[in-house]
Amino acid sequence: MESITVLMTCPPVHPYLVEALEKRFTLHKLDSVPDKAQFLSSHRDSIRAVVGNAAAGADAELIDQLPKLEIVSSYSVGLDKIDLAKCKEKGIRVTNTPDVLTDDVADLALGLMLAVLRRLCESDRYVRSGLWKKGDYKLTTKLFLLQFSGKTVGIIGLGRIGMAIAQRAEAFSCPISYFSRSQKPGINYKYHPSVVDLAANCDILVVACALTPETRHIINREVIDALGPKGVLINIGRGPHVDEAELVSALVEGRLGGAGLDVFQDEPNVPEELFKLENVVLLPHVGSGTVETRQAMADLVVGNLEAHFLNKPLLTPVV
Ligand code: 8YV
Repeated sequence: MESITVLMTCPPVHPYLVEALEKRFTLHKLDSVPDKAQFLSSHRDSIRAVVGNAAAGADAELIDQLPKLEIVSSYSVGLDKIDLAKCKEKGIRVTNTPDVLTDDVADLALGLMLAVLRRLCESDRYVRSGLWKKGDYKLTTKLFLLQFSGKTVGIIGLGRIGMAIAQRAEAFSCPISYFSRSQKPGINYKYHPSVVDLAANCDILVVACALTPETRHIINREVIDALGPKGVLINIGRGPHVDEAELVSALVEGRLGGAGLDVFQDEPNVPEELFKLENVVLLPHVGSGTVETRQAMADLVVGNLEAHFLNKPLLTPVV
């Protein structure tokens, strides 16, 4: 398969994935190419596969420049950086990495809930700074640490990841409610047909749905106000799910109780107004970022490409 040319459009996030691709294919990394337009025009007739991720995939413009493109294998479960309609229209296959990352992303959502309510990051900074040793008991005596067990958790999107979050939160005796396009049959969690309604009736609101034109800014001013000064927002989905300017002003003005964010509108740029807020926990998009899961994701990316070029059924087909 060395004669098959693969273009990686995302930054080379995982050395294991890069090595596995280089072993089997002729790999080009768009990220390290100085003149991308020039590179694409000189390689347009050889590139047969694209590997992308949550940061960069294959948009209509790129697809139109690659007439020999047969498959886009994404190192992510989210498909919002791939023009799926265009792929369908052109007969280009698309695969992603579902299931293998569900546990990690759900674990991280619970971690963010605990970190925000119990102020784990602030407490860690307090110990490291030597304040505890200096006899400054501000943090250990100030009563702002909130209990997590028993809080009502509202989940937007009850797919694989949403369900895994619900199951974990249930173990903390949290009542679960959810919003999705329609009520799920056979599920006992309380269904809210509107996000505002869900936000008004939960303590912790979690974004766990796919990013689509319909779910862009699903967290807007009205939802934030419904969640209110005691509510906490957790986002392990995508930055554009949230109207970030509204979120920042609500947090700065104390109209929202707190937030745990793994994703942002314009990664890696994070609004600096959030840096000074101790009721906010900020992570660099690491929901699936464990050794085990990233390896399983890479195996799926490579396995899908191999299957395609050997004319075998794809492992995780989307298109
Ligand atoms: C990744 C993700 O962080 O699967 C997704 O949709 O957002 C993540 O798992 C990313 O694609 C890895 O680079």
